[in-house]
Amino acid sequence: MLTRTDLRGRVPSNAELRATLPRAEMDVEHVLHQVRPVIESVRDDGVRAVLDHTEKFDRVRPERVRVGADELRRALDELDPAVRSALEESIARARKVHADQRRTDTTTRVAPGGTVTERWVPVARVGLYAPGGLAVYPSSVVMNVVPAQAAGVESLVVCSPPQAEFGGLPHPTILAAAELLGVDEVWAVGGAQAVALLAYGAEDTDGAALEPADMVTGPGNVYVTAAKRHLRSLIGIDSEAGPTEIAVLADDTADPVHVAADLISQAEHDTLAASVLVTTSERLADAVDAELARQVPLTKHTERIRTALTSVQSGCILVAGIADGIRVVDAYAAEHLEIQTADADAVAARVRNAGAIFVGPYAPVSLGDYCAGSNHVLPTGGCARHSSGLSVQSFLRGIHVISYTEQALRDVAGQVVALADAEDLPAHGQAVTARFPD
Ligand code: HSO
Ligand code: ZN
Repeated sequence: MLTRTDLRGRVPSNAELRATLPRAEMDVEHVLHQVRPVIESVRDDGVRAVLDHTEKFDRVRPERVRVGADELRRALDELDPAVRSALEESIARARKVHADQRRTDTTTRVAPGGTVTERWVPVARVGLYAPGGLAVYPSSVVMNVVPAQAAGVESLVVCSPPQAEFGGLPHPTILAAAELLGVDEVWAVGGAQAVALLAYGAEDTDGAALEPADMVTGPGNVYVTAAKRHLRSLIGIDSEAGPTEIAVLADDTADPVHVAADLISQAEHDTLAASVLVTTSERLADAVDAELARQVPLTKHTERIRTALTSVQSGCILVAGIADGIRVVDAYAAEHLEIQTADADAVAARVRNAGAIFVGPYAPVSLGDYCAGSNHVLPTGGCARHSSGLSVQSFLRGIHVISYTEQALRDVAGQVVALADAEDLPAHGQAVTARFPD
């Protein structure tokens, strides 16, 4: 089922490898011309424009944008108890991990009387986007809210599109997840208009303030992504989420039943999802193929999965040895990488590029999607070469606080003047020497 590429003959260069490992791409630019007028109308006409767009795109017109406290409570009361307790477990584990990511301020004494303190200050207000429609992911609400709360973000608002079938409210599981997480502000708005509303703020239909946010995170469709890209200087954004990816680095010790199940699990998201097997063992590659042929027809979303697995972005790559395999997975820089080899810990330690690494036979990606404690908002499209997943750090700014005594400034005045003169900016030097007329 997986298209095979045989790299056992030679080790290609990194550039060649990147070309050998094609990826699905989301064309954000081509929807910008549709998104721009939506953003401008929300900026100029506020909630009236928001509701007009909502009516057009979501086919429902809520009375208010802000969801009432009683509606949040009711959603949680009516949530399936098994889902509630699973969400509670997911939240508890994620909170443990993210609490350990908190930063403490550090003060460096640079010279006698001269210090630089790095103060970690959370973003004041964050908007979290939760998609509606096909992809209703309360787990993503958890993965966005938990690090923001752990960072100390004081004001959080969750936005999710209103659904006609739920009386103009966002999906009840999204509301229940927000309530469980202690987020009391939820807006029933989706698409580009949600991002614009978060960026500009407005007045709700009852006159209540919908305050603008400083930062917007969370996955969304191409319109949401385009709106985030367009508004990115006004608001901070997380990295753009492309279709999900799983790479499995496996040798002949891997269990083909597990490998196939894991490749299928991420293909289930999207026909554009990528499932890539990198293996030293042709026997395993054959066995995984046989397993895919057996398991795919048994899945609920068979066609979606089959399309993802047989499209260009998925495939199987045969390598001569683990070292080559590591080169391949490093060049690919998968969002999720599983290591299913002998001595998996040691192999994992040699990997440089991945959004998250799942080590050994008992750490499938879907554990990380829900209940490992790790974050599932991870860099896609090769961005794992330079970026990391969502974390407490994403919601913090390190502000340098500079404190020098008179003597400490005097001690370094000559150097400031010399550098200022070298850059032909003598007024910079003057700002120092003006303090020492003697
Ligand atoms: N695998 C997705 C996250 C997710 N999975 C949400 C299930 N629900 C991207 O990391
Ligand atoms: Zn997933």
